[in-house]
Amino acid sequence: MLIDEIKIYISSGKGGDGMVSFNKNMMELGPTGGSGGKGGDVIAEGVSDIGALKAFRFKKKIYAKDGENGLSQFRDGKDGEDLFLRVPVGTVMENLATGEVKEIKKIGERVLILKGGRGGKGNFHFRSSRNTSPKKSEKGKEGDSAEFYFQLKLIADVGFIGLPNVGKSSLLNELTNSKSKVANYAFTTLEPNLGAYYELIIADIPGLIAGAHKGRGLGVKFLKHIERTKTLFHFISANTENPIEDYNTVYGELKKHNKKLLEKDEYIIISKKDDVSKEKLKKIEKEVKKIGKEFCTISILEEESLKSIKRILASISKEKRK
Ligand SMILES: Nc1nc2c(ncn2[C@@H]2O[C@H](COP(=O)(O)OP(=O)(O)OP(=O)(O)O)[C@@H](O)[C@H]2O)c(=O)[nH]1
Ligand SMILES: [Mg+2]
Repeated sequence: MLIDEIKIYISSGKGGDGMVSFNKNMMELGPTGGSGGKGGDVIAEGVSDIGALKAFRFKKKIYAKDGENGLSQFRDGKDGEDLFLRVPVGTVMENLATGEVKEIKKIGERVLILKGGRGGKGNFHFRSSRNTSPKKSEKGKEGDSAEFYFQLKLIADVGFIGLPNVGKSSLLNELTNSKSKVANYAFTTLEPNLGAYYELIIADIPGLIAGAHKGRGLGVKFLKHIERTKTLFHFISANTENPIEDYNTVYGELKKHNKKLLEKDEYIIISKKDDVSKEKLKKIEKEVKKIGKEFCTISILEEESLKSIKRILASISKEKRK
C-alpha cells in the first residue's frame, strides 16, 4: 500500500554544554574548558521512490544526535550528526507547531526541517584581561522539536484519469517502461504509478467512480495527486454506452474535490478503438466533440494511433522546456 501521508514527531539535536576547567599546571593557571558541539540538524532529501514514506510508518518519533559536551584541555565536543529523511519528490511537510510548510520539488534537493541547538561556550571563551580565570560556561541550546505532517502530492506533467478499466495503465506501459498491472476488471490499479516518457513524468491514477470525492472506490485517496499535475489525459473507452455520462462522472468528481482541477489542460483520449465497429466509433467521436475539448482516438494495438498520443506528448514537452 502506498503510504502518502504520515504524522511524526521530529527533534533536532541539543547542543553540547560548555566545560569549565583549568590548566592543572600551577605555572599557567588559565581556563581550558572547551565548547559543546552543535546538535544535529534534521534535513529532508528528495528521492524518486514514491513509496519512500513507508520507512516512517512505524516510527512515532525521530531524533537527530545531540552535540557532545566540551572537555578540558581546549577540547571542543563533537557536533551531533545531521539526520537525513529520505522523502519522495512532491512531499509537502508541515510543522504542526508553527504552521510552516516546506516542500521537496526535486530529486536530491535538501531542505532544512529543524536546526540543531548551538553548543555552549566553554570557560576558555570567557577569559579576558580583567578575568583571567572565569568559572563561567554556557549550557548547550536545546534542539527544536515539533510534530510534522508529511503529505505526498505527486508532481507529474501528465495525469491519466478516467473511470476504471478504460486502458490508462495499458497506455502507460506502452509509452514508458512502467510495469503497471493491467487486467480486464475495475480497480486493477490500486495506487498511482509513475512512468517517464523522455523528460515527462506521467502518473497513472486509479480509476475514479461517482462518489470518489466522498470516499467511494479508491479515487479520493488519489485525487490530491492530480492537484499538481499540469495536464490531464481523460480516458473514455470507445466501447461505452454513454461517453458524455462517463466524462461527466469523472469531471464531477474532480469538481467536487477541488475546482482548480478543472483549470488544467485536458485532452480526451478515446481508448480501445479496435474494440468497436467503425460506425460505433464515429458515433462516440461525434458525441465527444460536443464536450468541446481536444481529443484523440487510440488503440494500444495500433502503432499509428499511438503516434497521435506521442505528438501530444511532444508538444507538452516543448511547452515544458520553454
Ligand atoms: N482491445 C483493447 N483493449 C485494451 C486497450 N487498452 C487496454 N485494453 C484492455 O482493457 C483492460 C483494462 O485495461 P487497464 O489498462 O488495466 O485499465 P485501467 O484504466 O488502468 O483500469 P483501472 O486500473 O482499473 O482504473 C485490459 O484488459 C486491457 O488489456 C486497447 O487499446 N484495445
Ligand atoms: Mg490501471
